[in-house]
Amino acid sequence: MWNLAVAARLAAVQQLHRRPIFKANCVTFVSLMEIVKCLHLKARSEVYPCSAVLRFPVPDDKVDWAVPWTNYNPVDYTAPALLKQPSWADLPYRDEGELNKVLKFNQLDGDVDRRSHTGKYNLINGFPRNPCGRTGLKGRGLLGRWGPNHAADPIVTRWKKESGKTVTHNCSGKPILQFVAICRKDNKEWAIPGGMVDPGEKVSATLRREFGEETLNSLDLPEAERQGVKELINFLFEAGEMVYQGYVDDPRNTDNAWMETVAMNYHDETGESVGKLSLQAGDDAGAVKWMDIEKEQNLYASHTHFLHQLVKAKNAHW
Ligand code: RP5
Repeated sequence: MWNLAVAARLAAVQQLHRRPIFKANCVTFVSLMEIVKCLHLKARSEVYPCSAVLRFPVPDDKVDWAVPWTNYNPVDYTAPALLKQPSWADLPYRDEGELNKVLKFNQLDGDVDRRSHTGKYNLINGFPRNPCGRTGLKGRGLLGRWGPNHAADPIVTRWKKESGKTVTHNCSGKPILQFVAICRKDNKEWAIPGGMVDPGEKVSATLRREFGEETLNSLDLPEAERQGVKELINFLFEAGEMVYQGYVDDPRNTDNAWMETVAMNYHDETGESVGKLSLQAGDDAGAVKWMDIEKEQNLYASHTHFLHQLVKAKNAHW
């Protein structure tokens, strides 16, 4: 019964958006339960990150924009840093008329990609509307772009080994997968070392750059060494598999600005190449380590969800 109810709700939501909210990925499929769970929780967390701003509370049954809610009164918040017009953010606009005239939503806008992996998003009074529903906060919050803010997440993995032998888990009997995790400086949460796609940058370049900057500290290396690290990453990242692409349940999301990502897996089957890298935290990362993948981890945003997709495809312990 429960599954039928979930399926009905999902079908309604998908019909609304005319295509799945989350694209099924190349490695495996996304189950109903996972999709429903991904109807953002962290994007509704009470206190907005790096602020004392409280979101207007949105109960589960009111997340969907299709559910009428006349009393919905989201807090309007754009972080003060964005009003100083940093180069990585859209300029502040006086009203929706101006916003709509200047920015080209649902298309490539110069170097800035304003298309969504989830399909065409709606504009309400000129403002892009979060395709996953209400968040209790309008404006851009901490995010630079109105609408989708594109990121890329490199998931670098190896099998856990002890004395040269692959370790299997006591309960599941399955081999344990490890990934390169960073501890984010901004909120001290463990995460995949992802980052924002720069305007005009290819996702493949973002994946390499972010991995180099956050886990190999490439920004602080002398030029000669930096070149070496770059070549190594280029070699390691030649073959990758897509794990996920779509909306991210990020705590910074708002009704008008949200995170999307492409998560790619680079797996070292023997542990002889990437598995031997000497990790060093840099840039936005306060720490870096090889972390066992297991379901108890509560990683940043929906990173646990991406790892679950990968673990299923590799038949690893969860
Ligand atoms: C998440 O935020 C993405 O999955 C990616 O890991 C990250 C990008 O934001 P920054 O790390 O650049 O803040 O939503």
